[in-house]
Amino acid sequence: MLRKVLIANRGEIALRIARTCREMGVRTVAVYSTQDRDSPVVSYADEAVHIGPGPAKKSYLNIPAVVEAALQTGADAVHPGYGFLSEDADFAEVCRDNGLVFVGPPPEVIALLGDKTAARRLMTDAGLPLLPGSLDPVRTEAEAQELADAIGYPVIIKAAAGGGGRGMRVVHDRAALARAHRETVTGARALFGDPRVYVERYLGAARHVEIQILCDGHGNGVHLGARDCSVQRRHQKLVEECPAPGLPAELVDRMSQAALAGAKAAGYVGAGTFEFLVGPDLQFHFMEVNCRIQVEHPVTEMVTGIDLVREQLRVAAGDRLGFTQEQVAFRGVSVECRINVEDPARDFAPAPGHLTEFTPPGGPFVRVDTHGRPGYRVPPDYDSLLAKLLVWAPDREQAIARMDRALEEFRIDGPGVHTTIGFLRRVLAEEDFRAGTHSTAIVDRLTGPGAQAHAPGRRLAPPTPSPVEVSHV
Ligand code: MV4
Repeated sequence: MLRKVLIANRGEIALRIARTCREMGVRTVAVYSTQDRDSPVVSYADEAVHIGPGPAKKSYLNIPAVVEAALQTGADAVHPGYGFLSEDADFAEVCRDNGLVFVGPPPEVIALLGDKTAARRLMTDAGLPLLPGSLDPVRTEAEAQELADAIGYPVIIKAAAGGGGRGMRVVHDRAALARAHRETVTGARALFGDPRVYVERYLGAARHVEIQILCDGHGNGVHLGARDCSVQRRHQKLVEECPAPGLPAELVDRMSQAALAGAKAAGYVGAGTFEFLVGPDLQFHFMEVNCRIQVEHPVTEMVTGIDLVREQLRVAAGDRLGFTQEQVAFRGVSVECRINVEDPARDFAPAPGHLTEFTPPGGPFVRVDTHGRPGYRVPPDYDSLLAKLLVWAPDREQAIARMDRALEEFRIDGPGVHTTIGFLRRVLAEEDFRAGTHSTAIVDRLTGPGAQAHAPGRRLAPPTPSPVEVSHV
């Protein structure tokens, strides 16, 4: 068993990891930047090490500083959380080279799956269904043109080193392709230091469905069902749920088996997520693998009763999975809402500040994962996630009603502070969300031109695609 874990992250996930460690009798080391010195995890953890100034590059992304903190405190493992260094193969390797257990897949697996074209080739060889597209990077405009003509429009150009929707461009016709290719290459070089891109058939109005898997280092793997994450704005998820609503059980089963086959082909160890797009025809298509614990992992925990961080730590320590697929039971429905300090009225601009009021909801089957508390000053330096509000209920209708009730109870205030709470309640009120028939187009409909003037549920013309912003999750 692990004795002491350094948590290489901040905010709600750092606290969430520390809590499971405490339950397991594992000692914890928090690391923090100057801006985060008053963050709750700093006092919650057994030890805390200052690793640098506010900018993440100088602290949470600073590999030597993090590794040094782990060695100095005698930690035997490092949990990277999500974002930051969680999918950095170099970091995982440096941990290993210094005798530290990295809580995540081996560096070789992170590197393989981090190259989205390599992942596409591996997964198609493992029998997973892919959208038509390239299995190798597309180097020239002429090559991209030829490929797109063969695939048929619309197509999407993605960075090989990307993921999570960063640096992608949708192309609707031949005339727009060469320029989009050029721009995506330039963007990929700037964002990832890797200009390689690939082309795929673009599937509009699809659903984003992902399968949680868990593998040990002894060849055992289980799936923990599907999450729907179709409610997104600029690739930041706002609402997630487990199970994915309205999908036939046999479809989810085939997706789960596909994910396990893919995990086996990759030599996966740890907790991971296989992302799929599901079209209106209920065909599913492999998108990418996320080699980390995800923000939305608690909806899976609520429905399965399995603490995913606990299982991550056990597997990282070399233990076998403590249960078989047959022992995994799925019960009821869980929904998560991400409460960000952002102002929906100002295009979701960050709106952090001093929390003069912070009163989370309570009551039956409500979970709040947050680093917020009254008096906390939310630093402006990092992503705007302040709290994850989760509910469980026996069915989806009750879960949505419970979530709306809990959102109504949640009180967050302070000078200049705004949150997404009101917007989330509008999403929950949408007719197609309630029916579970919504797609990734839902938020554009609520925020697009004239959105306020139209009745909920009315479908507007899709907005023109725009380059996508950087996100850390
Ligand atoms: C796509 C797609 C449609 N067609 N690829 C976004 C996250 C990344 N993992 C993959 N993503 C997508 N890839 C093809 N070929 C749609 C998405 C997508 C999306 C696109 C625009 C607006 C919101 C979206 C939400 C989820 C997925």
